[in-house]
Amino acid sequence: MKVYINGKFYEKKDAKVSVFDHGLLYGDGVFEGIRSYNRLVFKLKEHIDRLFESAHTIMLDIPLSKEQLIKAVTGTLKENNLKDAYIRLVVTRGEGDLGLDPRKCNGHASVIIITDKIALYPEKFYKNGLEIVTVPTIRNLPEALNPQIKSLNYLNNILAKIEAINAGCDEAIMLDSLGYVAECTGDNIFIVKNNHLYTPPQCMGTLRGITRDSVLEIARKNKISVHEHVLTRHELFISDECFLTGTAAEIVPVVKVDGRIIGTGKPGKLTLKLMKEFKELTKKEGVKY
Ligand code: PXG
Repeated sequence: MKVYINGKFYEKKDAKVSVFDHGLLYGDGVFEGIRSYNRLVFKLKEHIDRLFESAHTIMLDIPLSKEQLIKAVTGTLKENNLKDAYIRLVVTRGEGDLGLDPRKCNGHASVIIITDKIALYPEKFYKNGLEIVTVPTIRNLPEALNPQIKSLNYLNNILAKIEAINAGCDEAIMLDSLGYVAECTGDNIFIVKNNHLYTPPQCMGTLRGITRDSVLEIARKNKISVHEHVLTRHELFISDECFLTGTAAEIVPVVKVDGRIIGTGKPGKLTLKLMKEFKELTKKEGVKY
């Protein structure tokens, strides 16, 4: 496996950054998780745009243009001869000293591109559905570390993940500071009620996921009425169907929430349709390499 670091390729064992990199010392940096299907990088432009938006807000200058970064991603995939891949794009503040001050990094941000075979969730999650649980750790407040920033500081979500695992579940529902459903630790959440599709709006604690946007787009095309609307846990409990969306997970059905069975206790009809349509979309859309 070859890893891209600042314009050069390194073998996995040699792909290293300094212990003085502020990405390691402070989580000072941004990232994206992207996928390619059959040599097409799905929604690459959207991921690159979001990476630049995250970087803009934390005042991190990415030393490549968007076009150069797109070329670096497709070049890394070609170098590794990967047909289907999971791509991790990381930009750190770079090497500084032991203080917080980002000026000590002299504007030398590090760009890292790791491409690997896809780590899919076990097949049983897609077939039988997932059980999820609400955890005490809430999503970051937008006034503190805005959840729209995909920063290298994911401790908030990691704490939630630990709480879910401790409760015997694989994924956590995180609420926002008002107690509304925000999202899961690395996925957005949807419900279906009376053939209407609902997902929390991007304000407060919810990341505007790229898979979330794709599902909304597919649903609108299929004349399914969609609502970006605040949701309480009660709405999840009484929903007909529930599912999660994310680049890594794609679309995963949820069949149990906080011990309550959702719908029939099996992946719902609309969920299965959206999973199928999403798969079709990934086959035909994307940046070719
Ligand atoms: N919410 C959060 C908090 C996320 O981090 C999503 C939703 C889904 O967004 P996309 O754009 O991927 O549809 C994410 C996704 C991973 C992984 O490798 C993925 C994410 C973060 C950390 C790990 O599974 N981001």
